[in-house]
Amino acid sequence: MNSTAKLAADGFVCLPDYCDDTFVTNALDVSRRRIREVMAALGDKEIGIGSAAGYDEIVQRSPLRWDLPISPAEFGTCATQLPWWPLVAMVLGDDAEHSFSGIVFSDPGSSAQCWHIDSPHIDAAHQKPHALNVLIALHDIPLAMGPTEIAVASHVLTNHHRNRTLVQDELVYQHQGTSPELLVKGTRDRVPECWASALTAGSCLVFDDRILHRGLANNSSQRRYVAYFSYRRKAYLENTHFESQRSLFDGRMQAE
Ligand SMILES: O=C(O)CCC(=O)C(=O)O
Repeated sequence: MNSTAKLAADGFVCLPDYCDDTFVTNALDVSRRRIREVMAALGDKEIGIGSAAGYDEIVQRSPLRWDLPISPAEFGTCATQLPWWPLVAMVLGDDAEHSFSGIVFSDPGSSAQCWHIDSPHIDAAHQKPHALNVLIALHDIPLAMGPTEIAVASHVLTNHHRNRTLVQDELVYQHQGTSPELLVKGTRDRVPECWASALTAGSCLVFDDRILHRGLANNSSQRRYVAYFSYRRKAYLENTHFESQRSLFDGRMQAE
């Protein structure tokens, strides 16, 4: 099965060793520099869990799992000239747009996230993806370091318009009760299998925004760094990723 067919069937595709060393080394350097700058500005300011409780520059996705936006230009690249672009263009159209990019890192001791999707279905009838995420391992990630786990083919089952027992906000915003089992409760569908794999540096995980997934626990003694580039169909403008209304570098907001 080719990558496009696998993405349609399983909702994700893993592309081992897909980025070259130069890209990976540079992305890790840029990310570490940005993390130092933003963490210094954050200091001991309060920050909650989720994008609405974060800042423009940093979101705590779950305890000790951080997300810092970094633009393609800051990464020294162009979102449509990266190795996965032909796949993204094939699925979302040649006029697909870059929506977000940055670094997600999990500190040692961070636990597994709650299962979630990144954006909800639009319609009861199954539609082609409206957005794709590409996660890039910036170093070797053994299972103990907590790579991303995916509920295989769950991009079809997370449709809350079709399955009225599902609650949109409990799918999108991390909620304890959300699980692969919940997606098929009371239906004749099988519980989706879970997939997670150790990744080598430069490997990419491309997934449909609607798939159930989570970052696993980091039981190692080192930070786990994953860069991401997200794309959307031209007309799709919803944003559940970054909902913060404040900046760490805006004096007025800080004084409030
Ligand atoms: O850390 C990961 O592997 C995935 C992170 C994620 O899915 C999220 O924070 O929304």
